[in-house]
Amino acid sequence: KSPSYELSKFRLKRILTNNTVRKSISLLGTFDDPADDAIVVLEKNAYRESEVATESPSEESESPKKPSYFSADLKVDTEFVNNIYGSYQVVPSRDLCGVKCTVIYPATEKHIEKYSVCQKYLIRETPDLYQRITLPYLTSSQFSLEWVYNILEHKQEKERIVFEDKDPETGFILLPDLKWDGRNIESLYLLGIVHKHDIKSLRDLNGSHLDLLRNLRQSSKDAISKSYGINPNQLRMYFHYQPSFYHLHVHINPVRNDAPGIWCEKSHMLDTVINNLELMPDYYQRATLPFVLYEGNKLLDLYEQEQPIRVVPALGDDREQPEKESAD
Ligand code: M7G
Repeated sequence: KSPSYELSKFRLKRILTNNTVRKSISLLGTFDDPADDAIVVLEKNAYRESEVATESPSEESESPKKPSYFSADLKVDTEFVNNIYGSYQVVPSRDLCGVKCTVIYPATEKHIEKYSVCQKYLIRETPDLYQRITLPYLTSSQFSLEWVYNILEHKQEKERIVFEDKDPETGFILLPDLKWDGRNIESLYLLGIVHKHDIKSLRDLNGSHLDLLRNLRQSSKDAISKSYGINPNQLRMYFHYQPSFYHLHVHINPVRNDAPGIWCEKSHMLDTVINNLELMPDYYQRATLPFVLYEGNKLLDLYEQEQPIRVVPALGDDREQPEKESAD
């Protein structure tokens, strides 16, 4: 059951991140109960191409007006005009001022860590390190998968499902990602969540999952082409390693758009994954996979016990040191 809160009752404790490029800000605060932390993410919406369309004078009085930047209710403050250059601050009509707001409530320490700016380090995870360090850690401490099961069992977000293949072995659900504002096809962001329950991440994939992965690739492309009219060759599909949620899911968005949270150090293209498994069915049980460790994450401390991560030995430290003269 979802806890209730009113957005207007949010009380700010601290700003976790402020991304001026993405025009998004992540905030830590509380609602009614000061004991429960809440994370609120505000993000300015991307422009819809239809909102900058202008009408020709002949169309003006017909059909109801669609929201547009260049309508009569645009408020314009001139900052300066210099020769052929002009700079303005404009406030568009109400319909266009929407802000996407995401709430995580109550938020755990792990959520706060995920949304905070911090130092990040890359680790090369061998199969042995995975078995000894990563796996025991993630089985004891990970985000709840409740929201994933709610989707798979049609308890939440049912009306948002774009496509479903119910086969327990090769089936999946395709639906909009939490990160997508749902308005702009240009910034489309869908998730394909597999029905099969025992695949935690890329690491668990082997040759026996090829049918599932091929179905995920083909059926998603078909469904997206049908529902959104996007050319299947314009979609990127990838897994994250490490993911935040250990139930296999694929991220899907258009190649021409830089999706939020798209990081090369975290992404493994579905095409490459399929090909690796075709060439070597146990590829992901044998591969060394790089992944990012965050400051504040206990896994970083566990890896630090194994090898220096935060402090790298100074250059030349491993060379022979000249013998120091005795002080006395
Ligand atoms: P990930 O690779 O496990 O982690 O992806 P990341 O968040 O570090 O990328 C999980 C994906 O699921 C992300 O893209 C989230 O935006 C998305 N997501 C998370 N939650 C809690 C929900 C949810 O409740 N509904 C939907 N539709 N998507 C979610």
